[in-house]
Amino acid sequence: KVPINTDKTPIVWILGGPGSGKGTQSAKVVDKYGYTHLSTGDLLRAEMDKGGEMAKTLSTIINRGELVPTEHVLSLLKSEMHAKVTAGTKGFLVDGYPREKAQGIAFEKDVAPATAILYFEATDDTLVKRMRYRGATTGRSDDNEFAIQQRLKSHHETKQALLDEYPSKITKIDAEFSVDAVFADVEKALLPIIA
Ligand code: B4P
Repeated sequence: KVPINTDKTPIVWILGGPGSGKGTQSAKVVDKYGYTHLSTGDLLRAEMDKGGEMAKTLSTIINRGELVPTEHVLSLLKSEMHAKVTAGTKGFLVDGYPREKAQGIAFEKDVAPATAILYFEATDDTLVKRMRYRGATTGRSDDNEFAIQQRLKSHHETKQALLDEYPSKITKIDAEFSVDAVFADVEKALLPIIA
């Protein structure tokens, strides 16, 4: 088994409000730079697809727009990092984690410090429009009106403490623009690490 060489392998957290484009931009970084993508949202949806009692519990939490308990999310994340790491792993993009300060502290204690953090910012209006559109076009179950409002509420409650915890590592990215325009800023921010 290849160990996660955290001294040499960068770990980039991709954060921001619900629907701010974390998954969209992570996919582009992975395509272009070959980073290993870990999305806690995707991992949780994969768990939900497996069925059974755990899937039911997760669906209830996620479709209400609440946060899944940290122990569960972090344990999924760590297993996936170990499963995906290879001798040639260039770096990890951790998308959607941490959602709150305590999650960040737990990750840095259990895994390794984050190398850099990108934080996508957009107005609530933009976030709501994107989530509604995705809900209508893909049927994603947590893009329902009730969950959208809850996710925004939880985002606003946790945002500042997260930003305050990592002032020197965070680059804020204006996520109001087109996917390609936002990606240009993402590349600029990652240049010192990726180049
Ligand atoms: P996530 O899967 O992380 O969902 P998200 O925040 O809504 O999405 P994201 O920011 O990736 O948006 P996307 O690129 O798709 O989380 C879902 C749920 O899982 C959470 O609410 C929570 O319950 C649970 N969860 C996840 N992580 C957790 C954790 N760490 N702890 C506890 N619980 C956790 O973009 C959204 C839409 O906008 C797309 O349709 C896209 O096409 C569009 N879009 C993106 N960028 C655009 C742009 N620049 N212009 C126009 N449209 C754009």
